[in-house]
Amino acid sequence: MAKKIKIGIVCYPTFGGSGVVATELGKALAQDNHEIHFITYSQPSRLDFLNENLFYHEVDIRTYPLFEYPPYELALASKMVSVVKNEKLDLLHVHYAIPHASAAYMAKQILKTQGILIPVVTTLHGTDITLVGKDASYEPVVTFSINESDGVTAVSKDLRDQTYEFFNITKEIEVIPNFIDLEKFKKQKKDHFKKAICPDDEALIVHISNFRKVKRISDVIHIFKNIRSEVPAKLLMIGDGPERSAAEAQCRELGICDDIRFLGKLEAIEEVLSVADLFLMPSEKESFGLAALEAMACEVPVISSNAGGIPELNINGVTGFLSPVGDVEAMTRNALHVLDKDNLPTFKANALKRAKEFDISKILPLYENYYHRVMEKTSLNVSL
Ligand code: GMT
Repeated sequence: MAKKIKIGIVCYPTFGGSGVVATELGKALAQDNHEIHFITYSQPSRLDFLNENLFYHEVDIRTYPLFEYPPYELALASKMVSVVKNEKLDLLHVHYAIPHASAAYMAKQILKTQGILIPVVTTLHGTDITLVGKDASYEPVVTFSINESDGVTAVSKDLRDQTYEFFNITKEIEVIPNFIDLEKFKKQKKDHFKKAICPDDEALIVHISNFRKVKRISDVIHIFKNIRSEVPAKLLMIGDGPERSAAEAQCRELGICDDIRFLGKLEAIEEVLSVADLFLMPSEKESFGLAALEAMACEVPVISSNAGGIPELNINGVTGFLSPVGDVEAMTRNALHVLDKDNLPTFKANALKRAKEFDISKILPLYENYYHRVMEKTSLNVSL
């Protein structure tokens, strides 16, 4: 079968949501016979298998005694130029604006001088807009490189609206939400694991994040402490990041360490989610909430804040509950309501039903159609 589109995907290859979305998108596109070239500074964590349509090009970030900060953006732009030329790519899709959109702009301009026109699609993921990008130290470059992209997508309506609100954007932004592979993320039978963590059939609460300030880790611990004083419960904290040691200290101060386990960065989170009863996401900012979607796909209801794009995923009173950021008391009340044996099965079923709306099979065609539209528009502009 003829290859469809040859796409270069640029992302952070780490455990963050944008890297996960980019990698899973690339994998799904490759399965649909597109040729996918990942251009990243190390092997993306979920790109750990062989597929004839998947390629990996490592960005070689050379340092030199003069550089206090090695110029990642330049190394990336140079790599993009060489991959686009040598692999004859049709399109570049960069995830997370900083600095991927501006590096792509530079690559595009260099290629233009060599007679090669490459359309660039930028996907905005969240903190590249709502936190880092808004900062005066990056804002002009972010605005410019979004406007210079040939296509721009955002992972929620809220993120699109915030982008229009905070930046002077002249481009139309397409909303394409996060997605889930329901073949991978599904409730599995892991009774032995549940028994080991919750020997007395305690409720199992889970939080997964990169433990940054925006995740309000301290709220997670407080909500859990309140739940635990009403019903027997255990908490699993998955992931790692700057707030982890403060959270561990908080658990010690509150004297609840015996009921909380910090598991660090786990690969097979679907196994843990398979035995969970409730997922906590009290974030201050959250453009979509991919971790909540992963939980819902494993039939886990979500107690969350109403920040950013979370209300576009978690339906209040149906798949869980939404409360204002920081309202730990309301989140506790709602968590106890969901955990009630009479309510839990309905919330679990609703969570799965909602997650199915974000199945990769529904979202992949949105990206494919968008690529075609952008490529058509670019070639039209050239012939005019
Ligand atoms: O959650 C993070 O801070 C990681 C961040 C990223 O870009 O790696 O995640 C963002 O992108 C995800 C995928 O699109 C979204 O599901 C997350 O909601 C978003 N995080 C924030 O907006 C804080």
